[in-house]
Amino acid sequence: MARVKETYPVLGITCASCVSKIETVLNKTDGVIEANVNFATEKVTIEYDNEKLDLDKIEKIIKNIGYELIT
Ligand SMILES: [Cu+2]
Repeated sequence: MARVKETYPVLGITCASCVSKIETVLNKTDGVIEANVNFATEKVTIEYDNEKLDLDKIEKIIKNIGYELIT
């Protein structure tokens, strides 16, 4: 297992419930170690196992719930 920790901007965050929605979905995704969304900066910091997950998949998961990850 190889841990990667990265931070990316997310488009579409307008309130605190957006933040918790994104965090909830990411944190229950297999391969995610920890995901945090910063409301003030509109960025997500995600630590994940890059043998189980990659940026493409993360981008799709975020898109599925209505937000856009900028990579
Ligand atoms: Cu919201």
